Parts: sequence; C-alpha cells; structure tokens
Amino acid sequence: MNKFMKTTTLTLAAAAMSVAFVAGAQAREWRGWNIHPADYPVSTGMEEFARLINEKSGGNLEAKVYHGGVLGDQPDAIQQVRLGGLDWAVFNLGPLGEVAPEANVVSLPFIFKNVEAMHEVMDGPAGQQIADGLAEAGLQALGWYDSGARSFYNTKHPINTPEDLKGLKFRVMSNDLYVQMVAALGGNATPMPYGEVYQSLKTGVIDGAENNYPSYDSSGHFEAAKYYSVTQHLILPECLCVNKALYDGLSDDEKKILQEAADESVKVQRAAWAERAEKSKEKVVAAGIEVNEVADKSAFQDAMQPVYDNFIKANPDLADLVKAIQDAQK
Ligand code: GTR
Repeated sequence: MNKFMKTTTLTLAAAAMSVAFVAGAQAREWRGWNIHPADYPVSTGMEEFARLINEKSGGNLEAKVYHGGVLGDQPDAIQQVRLGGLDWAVFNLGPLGEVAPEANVVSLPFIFKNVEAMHEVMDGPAGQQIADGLAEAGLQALGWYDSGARSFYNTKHPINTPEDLKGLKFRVMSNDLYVQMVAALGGNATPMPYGEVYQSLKTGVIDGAENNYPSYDSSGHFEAAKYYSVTQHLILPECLCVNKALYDGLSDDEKKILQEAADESVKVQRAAWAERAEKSKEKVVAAGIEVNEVADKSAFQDAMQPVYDNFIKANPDLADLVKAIQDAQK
C-alpha cells in the first residue's frame, strides 16, 4: 500500500467511525429533565414529544422523560442541557434569563397583559429573537409551553397592595430580577430551589412564594401557605429545548421531525394547561385556601419602574425588544 492509499484508507476508516458514532449517538436514548410530577401538563407535553419523535423516525430517535426533578434542580439542569450532560428539557423562562439576556425580557414584571398576548408575542418575531439568544447559550428552542400567570401566596395575610408585602420573606426562582421585583414592592426575596419551598414554608424559613395555580397545587404549597393573592405579576412561557450540539448533528429530516413533534406537543400542552389551571384552582379553593383578586394592579405595576430602568441600563441593546413586546400588545 503506497502512502497516498494508506492515508486515504485511514481517512475513510475515520469517516466511517465518525458516521457510526453519529448514528450511535442518535439511537441513544435522550435524557429529558422535567421538574414536575408525571400528571402535570408539562409532563403530558414532554411525553407526547418523546412519543412523536420515536413514531415519526421509525424508532431511530428515542427520548425519555425523567419527571419530578430527579435529575437535579432547574438551574443545574439548565447547565447540564447546555453542556450536553442532559439532552433535552422543558425550562421556565425565569431561570433561563440567567443564561440568555434576551430570555430575561419576559421576566420584566407585567410585560404581558395576559396569557393570550404572551403566546402571540412568543409565537412571533420577539419569540424568535429569544430563541436566537438561547441558541447562543447552547439551547435549541423548539416551542413555547404555557405556564399561566404567577401570583403571590403566603402564610400570614392577603396581599392587596404592595405595603402588604412589607416584612414578609418570599422565595423566588433563581434570577436576580425577581429579587429586585420583590424589593421594589417592599418585601424580601430569597432565591431557592423549587423542591425546598414546601419545607421552608412549613418551618417558617420563608413566609411565602409565588406561582401559578397548578404548581401551587401540585407542589402542596397550598397546604402550607393559605393566602393566594391574584397579582399575576409574571406571565412566563416555558421552553421545550434540546442541547444545541445534539440538534446541530441531526439530518434535515430529523430536524423536521423534531419541529413537527414539538409543534404538536405544544398544542397538547397548552390544552392540558387550560384544563389543569381550572381544576387546580377549584381544588385549592375547596381545600379552604383564601383567594383574593387584586382589582387594581396599578400600584404593583408602577413600583416596577426601577426594575425596568435597571434592566435597560444593564442591557441597552435589549431596549428595542422590550419596546417591540410592549407595542405588539397595544
Ligand atoms: C413552575 C415552573 C417550574 C419551576 C417552578 C418554580 O411554575 O413550571 O419550571 O420554575 O415554577 O417556581 O421553581
């Protein structure tokens, strides 16, 4: 064998090995992180996505969902999916804001006037800009799930005005914007993993937290904190996303399969969400929770000006995105 042939043979062998490796990598089961129990709308959506990619690829793509946060808490799992230690997940845009500034725009309190407006914005150009920011952070966004609106709940008393937060300590998700948000309302905030909140409410380490009805219900927080005040200060989408390098290694056909499966799973999740939001509300009310509507949210909204100002000061290049989201809802 001459030198040229040797090199060619070696190169071909290396190419064959890398093809085998890629094929092997695709046949491997993708591990999906989920913080929620199996009977939650996010879980239903993820199961549907996994089922569809398997079906549409004739068994070549396989994905499994690990429910209940057994693969770690959310900030850690975000790093894992970015780095490829985990393959896919559904993440809340709140903690995602810490890794992609574009995603943080939706964590500006009251930026969406309602859930429908959030979906419209996320399914349009602003959503694409956010997806591009996530891609730079190593996450391929395939679709936006619903997680309704978040409101404050606590163990002490109903919240009707920002003054009612005074002296109370609230758990927030891992994102500095939320610490600023609670401080601007006059309360104290402490970031804490979701899985520690129940015990912390029970033992009085914190006085309250904030979430949507389905999470308030499924986490059992309603058993520990019975005042739920409908402030709806955050309307956060969730992202069905895949490790970017894994996605980039797929063929065009496989990418198409993923996108179609994601689109279908988004529909399933959003429908399951609407149903569960009603059910959870009924359940917590029947359990004796005291729900108060906050008819006039303007005092809460006005108090957010410094949070917006700080954000724009720190991210001047995102001022246009904030404005585009606001203008799209006029
Ligand atoms: C839920 C959300 C989770 C997690 C949780 C929390 O509504 O679906 O991803 O972010 O809130 O408060 O940590």
